[in-house]
Amino acid sequence: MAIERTFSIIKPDATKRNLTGAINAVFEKAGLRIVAQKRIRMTKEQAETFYAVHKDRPFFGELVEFMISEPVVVQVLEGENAVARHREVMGATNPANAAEGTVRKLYALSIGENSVHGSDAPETAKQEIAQFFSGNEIVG
Ligand code: DAT
Ligand code: MG
Repeated sequence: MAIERTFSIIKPDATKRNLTGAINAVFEKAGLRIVAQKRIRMTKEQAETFYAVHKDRPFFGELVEFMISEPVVVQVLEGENAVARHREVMGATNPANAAEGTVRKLYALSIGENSVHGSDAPETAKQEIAQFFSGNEIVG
């Protein structure tokens, strides 16, 4: 399996509780390398664009407001099978269904305030990385 990159966000509920390092430790233990990282305050427009695929869902407004409520940490993670590996250590969207030891089982507060985002496919990862990082900000 080739080395792959994925896009990750440490969400407002987690940055607010000072969990950036704890979550990064889970990623690094899983063999994912942080090859780009920055703490930003997402604009409403950025959040709406990022989650456009969910724009018709009833939780869309709430999701956008949550993502701009506190700073987030956007990241590029690199490793073998990184997209799937990252999803595995993030755990299920709803923390009630997340496996032991996953970030969402350990830290998520609810299905909405679920601490982390991870790309769902290599193609999505490319688009999401390009929304937040220029090539020279990624140092593999
Ligand atoms: P994931 O973040 O696991 O890829 P998703 O893409 O289905 O999950 O949804 C994106 C985010 O939207 C998710 O992390 C939290 C929010 N969300 C999803 N389903 C929700 C629901 N039923 N109620 C509230 N928020 C929800
Ligand atoms: Mg998703």
